[in-house]
Amino acid sequence: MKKNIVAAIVAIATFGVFAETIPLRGVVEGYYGRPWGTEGRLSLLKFMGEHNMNIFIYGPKDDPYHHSKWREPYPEKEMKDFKKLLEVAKANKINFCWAIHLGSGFRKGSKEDYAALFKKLGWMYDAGFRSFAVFFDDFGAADAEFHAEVGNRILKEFIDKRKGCAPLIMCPNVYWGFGHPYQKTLGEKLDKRVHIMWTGRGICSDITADAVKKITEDFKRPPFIWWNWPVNDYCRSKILLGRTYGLDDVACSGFVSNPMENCEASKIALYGIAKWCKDPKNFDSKKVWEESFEKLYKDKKVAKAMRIFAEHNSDQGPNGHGYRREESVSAAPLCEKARNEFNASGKLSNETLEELEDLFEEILKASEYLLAELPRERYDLGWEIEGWLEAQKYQMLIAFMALDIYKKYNEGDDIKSHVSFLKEMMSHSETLAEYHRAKFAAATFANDKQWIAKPATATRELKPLIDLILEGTLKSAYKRKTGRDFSAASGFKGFSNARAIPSPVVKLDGKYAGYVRIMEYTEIAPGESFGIQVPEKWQTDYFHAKLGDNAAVKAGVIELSKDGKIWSKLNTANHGENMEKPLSVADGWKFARYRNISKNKVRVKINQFKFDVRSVASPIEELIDELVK
Ligand code: LTM
Repeated sequence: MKKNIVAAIVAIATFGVFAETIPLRGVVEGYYGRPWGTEGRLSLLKFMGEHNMNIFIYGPKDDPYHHSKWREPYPEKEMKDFKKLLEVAKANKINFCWAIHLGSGFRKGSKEDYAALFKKLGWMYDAGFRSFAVFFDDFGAADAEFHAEVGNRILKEFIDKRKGCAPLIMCPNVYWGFGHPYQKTLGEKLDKRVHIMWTGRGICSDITADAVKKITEDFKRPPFIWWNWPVNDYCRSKILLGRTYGLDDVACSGFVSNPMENCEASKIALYGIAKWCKDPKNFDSKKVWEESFEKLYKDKKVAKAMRIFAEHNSDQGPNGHGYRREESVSAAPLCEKARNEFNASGKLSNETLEELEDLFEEILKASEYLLAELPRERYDLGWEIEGWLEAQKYQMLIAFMALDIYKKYNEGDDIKSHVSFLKEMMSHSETLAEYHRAKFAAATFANDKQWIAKPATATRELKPLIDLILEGTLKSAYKRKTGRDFSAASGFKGFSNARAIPSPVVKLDGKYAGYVRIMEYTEIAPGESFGIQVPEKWQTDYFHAKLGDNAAVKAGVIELSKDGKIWSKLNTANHGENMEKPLSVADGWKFARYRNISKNKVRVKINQFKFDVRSVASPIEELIDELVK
């Protein structure tokens, strides 16, 4: 008896026997962007098997046969690949679930559409699938009665009638937050055997116990969590390699992570998620993240370099969801010290300078090592991340140049040749970023190409510090050269008085300055507006909005202003979701806004809201141009 008690205590201490493992745990390939492809999926399925994950939901937004062409059969090659994937999934004890997205084109009450749906599901069943999901996210109307009917009919007329099928999973149209009438109706009407997916309080957010409690009441069942992390389709210049945190220990029927289109790189996050799913109560986020590098990369030097690289590549940067992650944690105190010194006196102490040089050296060496050592064939980790490795390498070279220029300037030396060299280095880094874009563009579908962004690294702590030192020093040098203060262009801004778009983010991307795409429909009330402002030194020569559908176009107008006070209606050419018009640079338009002039709320989906802009670039580039003259 005593022996048993001792054994139980040892077991609890060792394995956490009381901890509850999440029943269904794994991955949803549910992002916008380059689908992983069979190679990527095979690699992930093996990884999932090794790490005790047991469900893979297939639903990449950019697979037309899952989404826009849901009625059509997959080509033979894809069906063959599915069979292979199903075998590997089975061997790894993973439920490989195929999702159909019915948000567009499935008509309420249409016999024909139901027949097409059952036909398509039948093909997938015949191919070997025994697990199915139906998605309504981001497309179509929030009609809970209709979606419950579709779910119930798939369950009763398809799943229940076939042998060996797993319970149906549904991603509803309102898949975040709680208390929405759609969620309550769906909770009531949809058969209790169907899992309902949910992304948290927000679309991209932490999973908190209070929010889960509320949605469980609405759905009348625990949610099946679709965690939108480490997905980077809304912040595609960034790669998210940080630790897994922000998850309360909650009751849910399943938990899947929506990862990045960079499948190998997503494994750092997935390693953490697998551990959390297994034992949420005893999960030690920092420890698991540290350990992930040794487990994922057999070569110790690669593991060490990846650990350094990952630390500076984890934050999404400003984004419409407002979802952010920590970055450069161990370097943050040094960055703060350097910022404080520089802001106070325009100077850095010798100690700070040395510490910064050591930090930059460590990061530079790590990225150079990885660039040299990681295989870079398609589907390798090196292929996926080389754009960020190059960007990180050049960021560090530029950081060294910034410190050199700072030192030379403060010694009273001429910095012109240094600045010329810096300019060349920046241009080389730009070329590499363009190469990355072209490489990813060549590897993806036409639809997706337009969203591919240039890689950005260490944007949370290091980039602002490097820019601060560089800009400050170049401004002082400009003053020394010209006797005048340099007036920099202030940033591009988004503004809004629409409740549903509290903080629109505007980015400059090449010749476009526009909104960071908001993938969900948002409601704009009568009289509400949202817009964009370009800084003084920039010129505008085209305006273009894509607002999801023509109901939004009909309900509103585009207005322009030079000062943000007096507005004039722009007679845009409207077609489908588009509102656009060339502008004359000479008119000097600096503001554009969409205003709902109808009497009703209107649903907009801001696929695009942008000016084409010209002229000078960032203050640093402007300063460089001035100083090399
Ligand atoms: O989250 C869901 C259910 N749908 C989409 C995803 O496809 C997308 O990857 C994420 C992150 O951008 N946001 C969504 O709304």
